[in-house]
Amino acid sequence: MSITITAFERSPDGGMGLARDTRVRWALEEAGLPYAVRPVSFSAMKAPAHLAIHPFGQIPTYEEGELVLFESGAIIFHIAAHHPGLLPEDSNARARAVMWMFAALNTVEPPILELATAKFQEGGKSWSRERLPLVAERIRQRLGQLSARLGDAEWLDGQFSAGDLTMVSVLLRSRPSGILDEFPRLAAYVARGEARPAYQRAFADQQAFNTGRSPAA
Ligand code: GTB
Repeated sequence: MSITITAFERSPDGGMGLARDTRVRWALEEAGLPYAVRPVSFSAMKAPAHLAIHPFGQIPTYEEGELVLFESGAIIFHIAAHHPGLLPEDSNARARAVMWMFAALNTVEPPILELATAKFQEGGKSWSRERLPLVAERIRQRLGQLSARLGDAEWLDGQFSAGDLTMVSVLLRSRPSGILDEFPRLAAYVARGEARPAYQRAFADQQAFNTGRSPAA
């Protein structure tokens, strides 16, 4: 069954890999699954055809035969649950890998997103200068806690899993602010994720897609 995902026609990040199709591409590459990408413009995202597959008018989506999914976490979980390599066989280890996916999406990502909102959507407000340090501090608190748990381990719980894939993808969004590099263990953890051949392929493909250059260039 062929797989099609959606992505920004042109990501606002110019191919830095921060839009959420990259994490789905990465999961597909880890699983060794071929896929096609359907570009969606901002206006098409809010039109009925796309809203029929994504009620919130966003990317990414995932189509595989009759199955249509939205939400990057649900898509990664689906891929991980049906193909070897992203979830451990042992049921307790599997539950913990899923726990880390939820932790990434529910506990670590929200303050990181809040900073982007505070900067880019609320930056012009009179109270923005006071709010920004508070939001940045909430990210530091979470990253400090995560760094303490990771310690000197390579991955969050034994072997690399969908939990790490999701967490690394989320942490990447804290790099442009400089906050990720305040936590050397997490910066090294993210670098280990980025060094994986599957991530490299996913990154190169999204970059080519967003810049119009060939992946080899
Ligand atoms: N919870 C959903 C998921 O995980 O799939 C969130 C999906 C989402 O936020 N999608 C964004 C979107 O479609 C793209 S990824 N936005 C358009 C809209 O809502 O109208 C978020 C994103 C956007 C831009 C950058 N960037 O330029 O750096 C990074 C990430």
